[in-house]
Amino acid sequence: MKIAVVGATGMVGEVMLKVLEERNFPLTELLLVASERSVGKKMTYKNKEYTIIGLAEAVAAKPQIAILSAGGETSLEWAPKFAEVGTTVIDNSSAWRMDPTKKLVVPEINANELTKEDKIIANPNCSTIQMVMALAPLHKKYKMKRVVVSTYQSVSGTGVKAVKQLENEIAGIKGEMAYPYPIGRNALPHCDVFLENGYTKEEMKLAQEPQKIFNDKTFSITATAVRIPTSGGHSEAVNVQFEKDFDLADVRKLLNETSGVVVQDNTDTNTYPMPIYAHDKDDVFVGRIRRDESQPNTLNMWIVADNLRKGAATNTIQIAEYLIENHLV
Ligand code: A2P
Ligand code: 11C
Repeated sequence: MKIAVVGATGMVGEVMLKVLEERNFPLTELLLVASERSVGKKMTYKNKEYTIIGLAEAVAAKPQIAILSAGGETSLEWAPKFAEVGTTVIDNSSAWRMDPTKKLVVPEINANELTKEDKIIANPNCSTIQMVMALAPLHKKYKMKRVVVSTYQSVSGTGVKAVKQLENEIAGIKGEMAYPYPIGRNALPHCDVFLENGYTKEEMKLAQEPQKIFNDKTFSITATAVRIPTSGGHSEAVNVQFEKDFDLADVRKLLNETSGVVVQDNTDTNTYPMPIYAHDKDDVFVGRIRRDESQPNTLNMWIVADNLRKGAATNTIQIAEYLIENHLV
């Protein structure tokens, strides 16, 4: 397999390389791609040195799979160029997610929709992925009606500049600001840009992407997304109302049996998911599982995952693995 990693020098790109190496991904040739600023620089993968190349050179090399994590604009311009030469693109930006001609994939849920004809495949937003991973087994059995989610998102979701802002604030250094306000000792109800309806783009991703992933418009979701001063790992308080009543023990059992989900839920021992546990792990952690006593058939839970892993790099690489295992590339 000849694979291109576009955005290899970025925060997600670096985790991509780590995950590819850990999973011993079956590649025979690796192309590391970034902007013109980085062309010619060296990076290492499995102790071997690689020279960063530009996008035109990467397309000309016709890799079987190109993993894109270089922002929406780069994706809009270059994903079709890769597709034209026969490369299957797995794109981590928001550029193609809601395009009705493109699939939006969380492998554990809907990879079976993929065919050889899918040349641009979208990776969902990080906060969506961890939420649907926990909702999927419950939706299958109890049928979701409405979800209310509040997120507590780390600065790594914004990128290097935001991580630096938090570090500078902690060190008492004045530097460039990624956010309009300080993030240390603060919480910003503002992830991604504001839209005309008063929601942020991040909140609308949480509201819309799950319907597409589940291929089901019978439930609705409303979201409030908040940036907090954690360096990595997104947390979510999720309230979900089902059509059918559920048994709490069965909810725990279903989540326990779900591949990629780990239940951490014991109030006697103060056991619950936290970003520091989720760091560098591929699983989605679920805890604080309890009945919402204010209305029937409703559940509360707390979901945490490493946003750069299952939320981005790991999910993308799982899609690539699925394509290879099922001879779709
Ligand atoms: P570069 O390091 O050369 O700027 P992050 O999201 O962490 O900021 O990373 C973005 C990634 O996308 C980086 O690898 C960056 O490369 C890459 N990138 C940004 N713009 C382009 C572009 N126009 N063409 C190719 N790669 C790009
Ligand atoms: C955040 N979810 O934490 C974002 C990062 O649509 O792929 C990823 C943005 C996206 O702010």
